[in-house]
Amino acid sequence: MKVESIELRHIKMKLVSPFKTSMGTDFFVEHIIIKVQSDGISGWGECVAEGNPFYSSETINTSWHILKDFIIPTVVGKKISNIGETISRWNHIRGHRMAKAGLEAALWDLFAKRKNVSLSKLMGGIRKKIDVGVSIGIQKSEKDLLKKVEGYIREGYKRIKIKIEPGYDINPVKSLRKHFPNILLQVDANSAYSLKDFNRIKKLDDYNLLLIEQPLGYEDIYQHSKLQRELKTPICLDESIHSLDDAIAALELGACRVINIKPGRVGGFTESIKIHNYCMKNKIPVWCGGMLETGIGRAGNVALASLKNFTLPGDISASKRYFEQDIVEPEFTVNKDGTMKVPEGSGIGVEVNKKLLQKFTISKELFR
Ligand code: OSB
Ligand code: MG
Repeated sequence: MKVESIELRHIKMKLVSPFKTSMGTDFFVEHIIIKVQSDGISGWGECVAEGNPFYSSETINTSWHILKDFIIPTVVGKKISNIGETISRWNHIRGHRMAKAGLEAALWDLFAKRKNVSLSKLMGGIRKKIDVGVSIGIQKSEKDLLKKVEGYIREGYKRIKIKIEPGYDINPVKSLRKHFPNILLQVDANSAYSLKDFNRIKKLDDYNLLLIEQPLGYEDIYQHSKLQRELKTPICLDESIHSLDDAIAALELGACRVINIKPGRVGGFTESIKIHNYCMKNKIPVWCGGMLETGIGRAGNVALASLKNFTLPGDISASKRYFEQDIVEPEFTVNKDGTMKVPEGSGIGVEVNKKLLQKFTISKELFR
């Protein structure tokens, strides 16, 4: 099939409440929505690079540049026959994984729709519904935190993750454990600590946490391996894992016992599935992370999380946890039992609301 056109849209959507982490506070989500057009079918993808280089070195503008000047020219107006061959055209481009993953996601949707199968089916998913969790930003007070957690538990969420940073760590965890002794609870530091903070991190070991996500350097594996040796609680790496090779290094060095897979961070669904398969072979649990995606990116994450070794609840929450109104129909919802249905329709399995998409578009460019 021939790729007729590719459209990029820079979108900006307001979050229902500000999301504070050790990296800063987000009031809005800015991503790139990608549409690939071929033989009357539209394939949709979301590039999760943000407006700033605080989580990842990529930004909306670097992704736009790499997509426009290097990735898109290898496919637009050209024939494509399968995903593996198409993405191999970008092998020589170093880094820029979020840019690559965004276009790869649109191709997965396109190929799935062409075969009239769901994304989950095309990826080899085995679940009709997935267990979901929620990621809660740093709160102003203990009372605010308890109220938020209580609300999400009432909605059904299977596990709670709170963001931490030095000074906002032991106390919130202690208080949550006191009020909710049995919930699945985990923390995410987004690289806010160093080995100098060992004593503080070690205290977190007393609260039966499911895992501690990315406490140390955002590209570090070695220091995490030193830390993991001293902790009962599993370390889960997020930022440090960019590829299957990173995952192998981290696991062989004992730097973590769990891996958070985000398709954007590792360069796409193909690499995500490779990491998933390697972890399954080595009995390492994985879960699907999130980047505050719109329903387009969320659909891909839900499909990915339907694979067998995604045994821990992901950072995949209902549309309404993020936005007043999502850009897909139907929106993603969470069942009372903390599960989310995996769409069964072809491709991403949800419709893009074009009017809303246009409303949230800051700029767009069409390539043909
Ligand atoms: O570290 O997992 C993270 C959001 C943006 C950037 C990094 C992270 C996050 C989240 C939110 O924790 C997960 C979600 O609900 O999408
Ligand atoms: Mg994280």
